[in-house]
Amino acid sequence: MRIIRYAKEGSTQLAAVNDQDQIFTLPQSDFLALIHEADALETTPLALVLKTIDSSEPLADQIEQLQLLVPIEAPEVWAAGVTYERSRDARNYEATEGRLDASTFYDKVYDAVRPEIFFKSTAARTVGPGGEVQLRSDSVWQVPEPELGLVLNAKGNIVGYTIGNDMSCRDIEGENPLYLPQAKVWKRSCSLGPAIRLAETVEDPYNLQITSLIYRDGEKAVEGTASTGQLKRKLEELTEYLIRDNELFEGTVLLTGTCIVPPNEFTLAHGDRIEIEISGIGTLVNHVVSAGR
Ligand code: DO4
Ligand code: MG
Repeated sequence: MRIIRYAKEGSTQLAAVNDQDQIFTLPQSDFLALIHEADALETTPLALVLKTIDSSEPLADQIEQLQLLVPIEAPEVWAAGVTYERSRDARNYEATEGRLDASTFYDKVYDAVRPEIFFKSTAARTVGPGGEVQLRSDSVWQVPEPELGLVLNAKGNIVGYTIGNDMSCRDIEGENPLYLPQAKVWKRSCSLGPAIRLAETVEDPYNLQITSLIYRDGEKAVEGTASTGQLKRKLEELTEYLIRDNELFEGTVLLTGTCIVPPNEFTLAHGDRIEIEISGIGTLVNHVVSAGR
């Protein structure tokens, strides 16, 4: 069962989407209200949704006909890094100008007990499905990072799964790892959506297929696939470090790192279309615009 938000007559509507892609409107104002209500009733979010939609009719609209919004206005988005071998190798390439024999911080963090976790975004910097992600004007090597996103409650428990795009500047980070915040955080450098899959409906989060496509002038320019089975770390390992001595705001999203990196010669350009699909969650589509648009 997935939860979406869409624009309706100048307002927002919460809805549930079942595995047959039928859409049922929900009375709660947003995803967190659904979680709170389930907690108050000492039931699960899935049981509450099933009870709510039991006697209701699905919408006549298909999901493509709705103007989807970011499924949760996450107060903070954090991200884990170098959680897949592919990401470690890509960082090594950009940090060592291709001298892959050099041992780097990335090798160390890949094997370290403590994972890399960094602050990625706020609600105001994050766009939703169909939205425009923006390029930095001072970078010539920019890529999307397709990632599984964990939707967390204030205790750090995973209440849902979504898709995130951790837009990144490979040249800025490669120049100096201390530039990481600038390589990762700027206006519209993060996207989330199109849905949140309720955690209790995901049988095995380590068996999700991720596919990323980038289209330029209507033609497929880059394609990549991966599985969350390739993750080096357990999801709870990441959430445990995030909450340690921290104050977590409910609805925080933790991106779990990328396993798909475009070929080294590729950089995003204005007009590109990015599609990230994760099995059971949906496809997050975003359009790329130059800085200042
Ligand atoms: O080490 C820098 C960031 C890594 C990252 O964002 C990722 O692996 O997804
Ligand atoms: Mg990333």
